[in-house]
Amino acid sequence: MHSPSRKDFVSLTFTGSGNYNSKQWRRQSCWRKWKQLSRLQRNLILFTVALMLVCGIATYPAVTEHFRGLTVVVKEDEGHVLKPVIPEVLPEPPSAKPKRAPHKRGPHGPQNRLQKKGTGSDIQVEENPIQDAKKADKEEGEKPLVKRGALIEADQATEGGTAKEAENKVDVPAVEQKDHSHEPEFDRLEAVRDAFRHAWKGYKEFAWGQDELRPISKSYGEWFGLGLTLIDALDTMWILNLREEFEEAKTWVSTELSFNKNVDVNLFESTIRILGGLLSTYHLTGDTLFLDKAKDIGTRLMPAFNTPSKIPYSDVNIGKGTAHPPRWTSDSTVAEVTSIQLEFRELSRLTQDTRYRAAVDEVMQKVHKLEGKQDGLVPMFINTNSGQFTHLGVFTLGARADSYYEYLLKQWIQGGQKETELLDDYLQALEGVKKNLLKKSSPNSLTFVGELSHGQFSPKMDHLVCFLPGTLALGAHHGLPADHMELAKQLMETCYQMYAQMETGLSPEIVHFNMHEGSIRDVDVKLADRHNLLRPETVESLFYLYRFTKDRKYRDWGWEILQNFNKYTKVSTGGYTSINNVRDPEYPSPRDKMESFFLGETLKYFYLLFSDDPELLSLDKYVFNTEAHPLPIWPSAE
Ligand code: DMJ
Repeated sequence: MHSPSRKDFVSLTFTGSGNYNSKQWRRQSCWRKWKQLSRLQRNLILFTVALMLVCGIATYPAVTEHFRGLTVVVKEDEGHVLKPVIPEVLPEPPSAKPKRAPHKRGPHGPQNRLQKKGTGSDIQVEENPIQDAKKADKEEGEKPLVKRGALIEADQATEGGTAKEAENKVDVPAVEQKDHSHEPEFDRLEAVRDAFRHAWKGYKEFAWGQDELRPISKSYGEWFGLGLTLIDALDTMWILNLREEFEEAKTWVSTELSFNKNVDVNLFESTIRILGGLLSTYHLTGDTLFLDKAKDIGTRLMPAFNTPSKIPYSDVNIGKGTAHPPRWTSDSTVAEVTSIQLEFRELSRLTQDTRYRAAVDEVMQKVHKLEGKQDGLVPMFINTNSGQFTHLGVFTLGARADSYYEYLLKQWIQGGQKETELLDDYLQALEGVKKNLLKKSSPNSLTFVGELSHGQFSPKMDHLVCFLPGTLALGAHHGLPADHMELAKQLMETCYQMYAQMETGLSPEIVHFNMHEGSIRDVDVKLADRHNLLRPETVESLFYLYRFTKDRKYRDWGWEILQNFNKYTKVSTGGYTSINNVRDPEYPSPRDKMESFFLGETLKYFYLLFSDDPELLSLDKYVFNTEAHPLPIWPSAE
C-alpha cells in the first residue's frame, strides 16, 4: 500500500477562504488544484467525463423520442381520427423505482423479463412490475384516485379525455374482483357468459339495432346502419347457449333488418361480419330466415365486382346497386379482396347460384398469377383498373395483408383440400415469412414477425399478426409440416408476452421488438400505439393451440386476458370499451367504443378455449371465417 502523498489530500470541494463568489478566484483555484493532481487522478477524471459524454450521446435519441411524444397525435387505425396525446401517459425512465404519486402515469418499472402469468409457462419469473407496483401501493400507503380493477364508470373521461379530466375524476369505489384462478372450466365458461351478458346489456339498453355501442356516453355509433353488433353476435349467443338473448335478436332480424337502404358499406367488412354471421347462424340453427338474409346481402354486394379488372371495389351502395373505390384512390386493399372468398363460395354452395363463387374465385386466380410478390409475400394494395399490385416492395402480415394468408389455407380446407394452387401459395408465403420477416428479440429471444419495406427490415408487429399462430396450428392439424406447429407455439408465446409485459396485462395495437444485444426489454410501445380495441387474434390463436395440444397453459393465459378485459375495459352500466393506454393501469383512458368483433369473435373464442367439448365446432367439420363465424368444411363429394 502506498503512503498517502500530499496530493492525495487535494479535493475538488471548493471551500476555501476569500471571496469564493468571485469568478476569477474560482478559476485560479480550480486550475491550481487541477495542477496539483497526479497524472493518474487527472486521467481518471478525464476518462469519467468522456464516459459521461458518450452515455449522454447514446441515450439522446431515446430521450428525444420520449419528448417528441408530447406533441404526437394519435392516429386511430379505424377512421383515422386525430387526437391529442394525454401528456401524462409519458412513461417513467425504465429504471425508476415505482413511486406512488396520486396521479402517476406510465409503467411501474422495467419490463425486462418475460412474465410468467400462466401456470404452464416454462419461463422463469424474475420480476413482475404489476406486482411490484401493487406492493409499492401498500408500502407507501397512498390511495390511488381510481382503483385498479374498478369497473369504468360511464361518466369517466372518454375518448381523447385530457389528463385534467382524469384528475377531476371522482374516486370510483372498487368493484370486488372475484378470483377465478384455478377454477374449474365450468366457472370460466360461466365467466365468459357473464361477460357476454354484460356486453349485451349495454348494447340492448343504449344501442339496440345500431352498429356499435358507445358504452361511456351510453349511446351508439353508426357505420353501415345495419345492426352490425347484433348480427355479428348472433352465432356467439347460439354457441354460448344464451337462448333468450338469441331469440330477441332473431326477432329483430326478422322484423327490422332491411338491406334495402341507401348506404355505402365496405365490401370486406360487411362480407365477413354480416354475410359470414348470417351464414353461420343458418348452419347452427337451420333457420332459413338467416339464409334468406344472407342471400339478400350477398346479392346486393355483387356490384363491387363490376370493375375493369374484376378486382372488386372497396365500397358498395347496397340500396342503389352501385360500387366505387375510396374517394382518394382506385386501389383496393389486398387483404380485403382476398378475404371474402369463404363466404361467397359458401353462398353459392347453399343457393346453387354459381355467380358468387365465380366472382371471388376469379380474384384469387388473378392474384395467384400477379407479379410483385416476394417469396410468396404480397404487397398491400391492388388496383381495380389495372388489376396489378401497387405500392410495391412493402410486406407485412399485419393490417391490409393479414387475412390473405389466412384465407389461402382456409379455402383449401373448406374445399376439401383439393385446390392445390391455394395450398402452394400458402406454403410459399410461409417460406417467405421465414426468410424475410421472422426474427428473434433481445434479451429473451422471442420469435416475432416484422415487416419489410424496400429491403429494410422493421421489427414492428401489429396485434393483428397474432392470428398467425392459430392459422399455422390449423394447417399442421390438417397435415401440413410439423414445423408449422413448432413455429405456432413460439409465436403464441410472443403474442402472450405482448399482453403479459404490459402494466394492464392487455396488448397494445402495435409493438416494436428490440433486436440489439444488451436490450433491457424485448418489447417497446410507441405512444401512438398503446390502444387496445378488444381485438380477438391472440385469444383466437390460444383456442387453436389449446385444441390441438391440450396444454393447459394456453387456457390459463386466456383466463388472465379475460380477467384483464374485465378489470380495465368493463363499463359499469353495461358494455366494454376500447382503451387508449394499456400501459397505465390507473387510467387506461376509455375510448367509448365497443367493436362488434368483441362479441362476434373475442368472447366466442374465449368460450371455445375454455370448453371441454371438442365436438363443439369440431375443427374437422368447420372452418372459421376471419370474423370467427364457423362455416362447414364441404363434404368430399362436392
Ligand atoms: C376483425 O374484423 C377481423 O378479425 C379481421 O380479420 C381483422 N380485424 C378485426 C379484428 O381485429
